[in-house]
Amino acid sequence: MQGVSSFRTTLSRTALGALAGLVAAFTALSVAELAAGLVRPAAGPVTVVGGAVIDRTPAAVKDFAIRTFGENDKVVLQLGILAVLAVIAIALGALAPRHRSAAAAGILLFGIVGAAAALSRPDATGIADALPSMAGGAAGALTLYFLASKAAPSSAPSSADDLSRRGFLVAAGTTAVVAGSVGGLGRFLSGRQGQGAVASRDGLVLPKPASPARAVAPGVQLKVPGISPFTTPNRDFYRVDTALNVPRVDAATWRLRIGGKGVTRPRTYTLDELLARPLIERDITLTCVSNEVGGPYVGTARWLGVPLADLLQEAGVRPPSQGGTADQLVARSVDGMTLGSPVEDVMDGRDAMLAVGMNGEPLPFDHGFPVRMVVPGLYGYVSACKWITDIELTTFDAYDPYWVKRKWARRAPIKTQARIDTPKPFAGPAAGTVLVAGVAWAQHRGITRVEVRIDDGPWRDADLAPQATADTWRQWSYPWRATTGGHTITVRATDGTGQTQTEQRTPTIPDGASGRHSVFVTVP
Ligand SMILES: Nc1nc2c(c(=O)[nH]1)N[C@H]1C(S)=C(S)[C@@H](COP(=O)(O)O)O[C@H]1N2
Ligand SMILES: [Mo]
Repeated sequence: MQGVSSFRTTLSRTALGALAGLVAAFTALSVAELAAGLVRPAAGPVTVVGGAVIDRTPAAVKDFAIRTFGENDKVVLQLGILAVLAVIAIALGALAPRHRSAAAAGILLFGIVGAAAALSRPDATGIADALPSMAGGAAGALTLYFLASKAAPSSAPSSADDLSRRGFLVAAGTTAVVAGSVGGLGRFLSGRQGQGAVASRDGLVLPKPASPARAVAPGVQLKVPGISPFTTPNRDFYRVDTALNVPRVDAATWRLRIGGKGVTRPRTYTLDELLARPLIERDITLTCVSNEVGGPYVGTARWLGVPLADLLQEAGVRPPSQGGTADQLVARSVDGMTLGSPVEDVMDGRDAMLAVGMNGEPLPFDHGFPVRMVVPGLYGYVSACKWITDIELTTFDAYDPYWVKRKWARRAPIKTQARIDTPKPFAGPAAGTVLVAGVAWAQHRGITRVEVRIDDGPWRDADLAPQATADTWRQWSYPWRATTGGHTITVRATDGTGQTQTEQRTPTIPDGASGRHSVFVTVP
């Protein structure tokens, strides 16, 4: 009898300990949240640990995450971190009634891990970044030590046990409530810091372009149900970046610095100074190197911005073909991301720009407010720096930017691709004429031909919509006389240089996927 009851007591103490662990972890995160709200929202422990995980994720795993979770990859990562934290907290908590100091030290250790992660981030600004995790770890350790003392074995008779259990639950509940308000206050403070940025965006009136985009000609947008719109609305535009917290930059305090190799006149610009310059407006299709054949990470917007080549010329920069010493332009964002573009490309006359507007409004925060780079013809990771704050002229030999350090190619012009938007894979269109349609892109070279093949039949020319510009995607359609049965529809495009896209399948790593898109449908 004695043995069974003491076993039960141990069991319930372990459960109480586990609960204490969870409350301690919650307290740690809440206190960290408050500290981050006071010091730096981007230094919150889940954000920095998540960021550090992203920094260390092998290219293949990152690609898998984007493929599997799409734009929810960051939510999945953060939930994963919280789940791991909860499991560890429960384990340490279960240990706590018997090994109080060791368990508390364990929680403290997690604060140290968080602090190390914070300091390892490319945007770490100093020791203050470590503060939220350290404060959280300390608060969590104290909480566990205190609560464990309430759940610790006592020599008192078992009637007193119920009393002490009640005492524990009251203490744990009170702690959780206090922690909740502390965390809420932290959230509130973090949110307030972004309000200046929101107000600066709301108050921004975009100037009229000195060089407006051509009106989108009639016919550029085919009237085929299921085809992508020629202009991608901002809310539907794909988003790919490493930012767990989207930077909210206040336009009033934002600066852009241009300096480095071959820059004879280094300069810092305010947003107003950029907006006072003659602006260009262009339709340009952006593509991510992580886009699979047939994938969704491509979109077209009407960008408004400052021609980048003008700014570089004023700074004294010459392209390598004119004797310039720098062949790589490294753009750096406020969150420490770096992207490197060939100087030759951004100065060869194409519409490389520092964009301030996207489809008629200031850049959305997700897409780089207040200023981002856009370079027609180059994948996003080697050109499209969002939240840009620094441009450094250097060489490809001297410096590898973020993704190049992680095995992606130094140079990455966009590969010619065609995508079938309709019918969808495994659709069951009725026999008769089925309109097969989609988009094809080869930015800065243009699309001159799209062909469709049914099963192993001959390649047939698709009907091309007029080309808006060589920097945009081009729509195509093909009236297919569908017969009963299963069919594979395949598409291929030819670019403005006469090159037809290769049939050779390559993965997205290191410089973009190649191969043809095909969909299988069953005609009933
Ligand atoms: N600061 C910053 N800029 C960035 C990135 C990033 O992670 N951080 N990702 C790049 C990548 S990989 C792509 S494809 C484009 C995507 O731009 P979008 O999110 O506006 O579509 O932004 C580029 N610019
Ligand atoms: Mo990308």
